[in-house]
Amino acid sequence: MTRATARAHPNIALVKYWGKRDEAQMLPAAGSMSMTLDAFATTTTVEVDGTLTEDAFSLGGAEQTGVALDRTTRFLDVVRSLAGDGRRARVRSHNEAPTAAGLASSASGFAALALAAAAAYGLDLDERALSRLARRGSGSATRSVIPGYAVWHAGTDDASSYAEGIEAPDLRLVIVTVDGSPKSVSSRRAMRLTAATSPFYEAWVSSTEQSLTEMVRACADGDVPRIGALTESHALRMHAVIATSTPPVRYLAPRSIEVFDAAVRLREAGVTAWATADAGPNVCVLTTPAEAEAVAAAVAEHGEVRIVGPGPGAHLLAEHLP
Ligand code: 2P0
Repeated sequence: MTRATARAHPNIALVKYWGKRDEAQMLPAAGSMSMTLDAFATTTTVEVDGTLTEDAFSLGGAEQTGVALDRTTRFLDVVRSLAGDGRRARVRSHNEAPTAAGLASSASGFAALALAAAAAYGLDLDERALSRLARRGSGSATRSVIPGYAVWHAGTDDASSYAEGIEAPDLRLVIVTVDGSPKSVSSRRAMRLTAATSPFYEAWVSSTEQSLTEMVRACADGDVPRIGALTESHALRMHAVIATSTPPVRYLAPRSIEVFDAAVRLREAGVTAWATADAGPNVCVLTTPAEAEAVAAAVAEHGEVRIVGPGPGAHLLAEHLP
């Protein structure tokens, strides 16, 4: 096959990834755990074309150059070397995430690209191998290959750093978009800065491994309050270690903190609500399916809300993007 199309969704980490031990192989400093979402998919078509002298990459119909094209080409180079096929490719990609919500993600992007490119270049990869391949594009993409809940094992080399599915209770995330503007510092750059300059980085890495072990146990036990408590505390630890970089980086806005406070008040009222946030100001509130509507109504004053749940892993489609 010389043309293939794949679809993948972003994920929200409950135990966060922040920092690499090896940039070339994209090995994380610690493991992480996430929910792959049922919304905001990326669909990507890869067409291998022996007549091209360079790769081409369009996103939402707009031809990409510079960094975006370079990152795609570097990723396709990994696929080409695995396939032993030097031909160039045309990549067309479409994001369903509203760009203003800051949810368009490198996780769904590289998970979809990994599967579409692997299929287009004739590679037959199992889930683990696909997850390892997606990792080379973006760390968080490692987990978006997997449906539902995924643990990314940090590993010590290319073969041992992959994600796999775990059982966990059915949960919902209420996404609160408090600010739709693009983030000030990219995750990749800020991660490097944290690792190089924060005096608390080593403690962050070792405590993350501990949090992951506890999270996996809480998921197996179906212990929702424990999953929630670990999620919120781990997110706050991540933002704390990021803020102790030099120069400091702060992703949370005053309105983000208001949502964290709203989650505390909801819990005091007996509602399941635990907050988390990635490298930006928007906050996700973890809750149960039965309580999701009530939680969404309670936090709607802080921003636009959207309820999401566990979704599918990366998969091939029969239809291709035009
Ligand atoms: C995560 N984030 O675990 C964490 C939490 C953001 C905050 O993974 O350099 O785009 O491509 O590996 O995956 C965002 O960083 O960075 C991220 P690279 P990535 O979801």
